[in-house]
Amino acid sequence: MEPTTSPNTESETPMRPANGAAEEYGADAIKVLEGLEAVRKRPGMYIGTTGEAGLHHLVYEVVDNSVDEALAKHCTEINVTIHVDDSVTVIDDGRGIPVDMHESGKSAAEVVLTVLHAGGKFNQEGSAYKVSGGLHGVGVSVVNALSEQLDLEIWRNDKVYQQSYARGVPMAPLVETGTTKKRGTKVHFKPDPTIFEATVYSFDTLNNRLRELAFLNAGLIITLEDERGEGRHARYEYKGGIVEYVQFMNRAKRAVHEAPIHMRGERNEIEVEIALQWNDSYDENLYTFANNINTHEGGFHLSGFKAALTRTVNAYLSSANLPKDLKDTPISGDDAREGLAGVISVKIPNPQFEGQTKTKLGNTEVKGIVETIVNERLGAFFEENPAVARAIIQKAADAARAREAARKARDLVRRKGVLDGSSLPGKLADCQERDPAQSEIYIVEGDSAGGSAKQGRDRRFQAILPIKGKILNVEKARFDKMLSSDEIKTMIAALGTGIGRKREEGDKDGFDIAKLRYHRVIIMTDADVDGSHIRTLLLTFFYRQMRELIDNGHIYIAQPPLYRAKRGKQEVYIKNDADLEAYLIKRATDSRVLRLVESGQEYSGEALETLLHKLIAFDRNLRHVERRGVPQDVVRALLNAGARDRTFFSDRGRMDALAAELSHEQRIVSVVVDEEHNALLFEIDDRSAGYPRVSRAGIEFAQTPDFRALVNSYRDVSGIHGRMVVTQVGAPQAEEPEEVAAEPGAADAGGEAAAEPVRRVARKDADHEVQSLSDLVDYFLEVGRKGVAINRYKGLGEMNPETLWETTMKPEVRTLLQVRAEDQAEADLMFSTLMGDQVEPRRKFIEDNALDVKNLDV
Ligand code: 0RA
Repeated sequence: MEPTTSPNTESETPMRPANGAAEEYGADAIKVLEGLEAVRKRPGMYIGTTGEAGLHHLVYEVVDNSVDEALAKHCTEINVTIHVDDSVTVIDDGRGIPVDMHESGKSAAEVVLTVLHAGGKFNQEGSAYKVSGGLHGVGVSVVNALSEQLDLEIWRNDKVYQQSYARGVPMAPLVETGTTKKRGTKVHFKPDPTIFEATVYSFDTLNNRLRELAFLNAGLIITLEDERGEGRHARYEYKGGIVEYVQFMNRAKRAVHEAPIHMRGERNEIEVEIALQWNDSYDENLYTFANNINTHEGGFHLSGFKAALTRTVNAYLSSANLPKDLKDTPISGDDAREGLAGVISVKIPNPQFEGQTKTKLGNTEVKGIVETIVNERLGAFFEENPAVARAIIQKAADAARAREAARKARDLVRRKGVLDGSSLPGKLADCQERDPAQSEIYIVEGDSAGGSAKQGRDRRFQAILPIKGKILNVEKARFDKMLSSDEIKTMIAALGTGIGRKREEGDKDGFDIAKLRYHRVIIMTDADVDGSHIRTLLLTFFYRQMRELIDNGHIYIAQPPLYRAKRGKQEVYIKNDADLEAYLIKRATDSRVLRLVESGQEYSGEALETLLHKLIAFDRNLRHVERRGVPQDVVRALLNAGARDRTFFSDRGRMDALAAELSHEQRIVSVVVDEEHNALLFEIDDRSAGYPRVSRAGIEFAQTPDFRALVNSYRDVSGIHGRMVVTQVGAPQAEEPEEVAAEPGAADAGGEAAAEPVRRVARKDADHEVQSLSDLVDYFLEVGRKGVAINRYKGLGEMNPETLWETTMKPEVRTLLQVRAEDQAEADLMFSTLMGDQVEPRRKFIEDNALDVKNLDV
């Protein structure tokens, strides 16, 4: 942990409240404030970094306190919400932070929020109350000190208590504000932007950690709600705890035995819980935890487990009645763990966290304890379940034989110099640069694209490696088979790193990232199904065999343009659909003015462009809302009637008025105000296919993120209504009349125009009246296409070398996607699903992600 230095080292006191309020606090209060001031001066000492990790750490800190309540069996549910301003609320139904008064005149809650390390250990001497440790467990007071604002609400003793803080300083004492039947704590905080470099929360990062916590604490309900953007939501409840965790890890794999093996034990106040399930893949996937903290770097719980597993498997092998060929195979620890998915979770009173990222469990006493428990329980399990034991031993023996074959294969290949980078493949067009940090390699699919890339590149620092078609799917092949594939050998040789287990001091082979010849490895494939398949195969290879390249950010994906717009001799390359839309709108708005007939207001140029983009956003939000089962007509009526938030739905007068108005709508059969639930119920004509026959919109609906987003974008466009006319101005673009005539009624300005397309053509500069907001957008998208030929690129091969350089390879203009695998579980799942041999999960994955192509593209 690097302490971050702050310029503010002398006793200037930003922690002290302004206008002399500090005087009200006694001498110990000053000490308290100085404590929190220390946190603000050296946040790194308390939360590691002030970057993204530290920002997210604040949430974990609060949640850990709630989880501690759950461990003490007082809390069943934790709700986390990310708000639009990137502040966060954590609510739990625990005991509530104690509120009793101290001699100092302060409430216990204030002490918890302002005294370092007061947290859960407060008044808990020797009780069963669990203690978080390591990076976590610095206390909510640290979150308070590092928050611009923190609002606390406690439900305890049938009363509501509240208090707010600014940068750790209480704005007023804790006060009782009402009565309640609830119990628990609500903490809302906004991280201080003057402390944190990163201020935007990542849904995925929080989601992964909260899911992990839900697995580790069986039965605990955890929800996460994102009120920003698309409004994502997640809810976790795993009654089976870590048993469900390994099933989750294996959900796209074929398990070797039906139910996970579950072990539990306790010794010297150290609790051990382990779940194991082997699958038929070749990967070892062990997650280890100490006090709910992911020990990425392992430690003594892991080494104890490994020792016991190897021992138990070999003991069973020699004692049980097994075929001779099995008995004769020596089984190593690696063999025994091939295809093993497992979770090892220990709870320990004084955890010591070591290692580079402080995620290695350093308590030596844990090794023996885990070892004993596994020896005992797993040994007994094998005795009681001989069929399962047999399947696992068989799998390990297969692994042992394959490992031997792989060693031979590697010896063979090594003699040819492929794996140590001493000979470069003939297909590689290398660059002149010798410094890997300055060099990049494009792995290009197909010879013709490879040819274009070779001609188009800057040979000073760009190397090209063409590969042929579908490379071997390494998800389904063992190591020896992989090393017999030419394309794979070529890649290994070109990259220079070698392959296999990480190379250590004195090793002749294995993977060594220090030998990497190019710091940017760029995958460039066609933008079609085959291209995407090949990209996935390459990513599978890198993820399974050269994971460090991904973890260190060396793998990139090139982004060739999807479209070309051609007008005369002018060509423009367009990256994706969103850019195409923007391009069309830009063209169309260049020479047009929109006039709102009633108000006389006019929009042109950039203002018109912005307006159209806002309309598109509104339209998208409208469709999102519609997916919740409330039809467009109703949503529009709600917006027109002024519904902006939940208050509308408890206003009987406005609801009745709206109901009356809606009942005149064509497709609405009946509308009822459900007063008890503050909602509108409406019955819709069935012909409006896709909607449920009876639908409702009420307070819950108003609180959905979709509706909130819609309300926000509605503010941008609500002034645009009534009659609208578009006029063409200035030098009109070349809009060939035939093209207009070819699409009669496309803008559909009523039957007349559609019936007489030829007359419309003649009046080429005439005003065009649009009928609705979506009509307006469609019209601009359509006229933006006039006079340009837009082609979709199919393959890289269609592009000549100059174009490929200009659009995709030239560093100043290209966009590269950097491949990251932040969530190990998620990435593992994706590769097993996409590349494994289980058909059903793959079908489902592709179906589930059909709307969300970015997952497929990593
Ligand atoms: C101090 C003592 C007790 C609970 C807590 C703090 C507590 C802190 C947080 C933070 C978020 N949620 C929380 N819930 C509880 C023990 C309470 C008792 O003994 O009644």
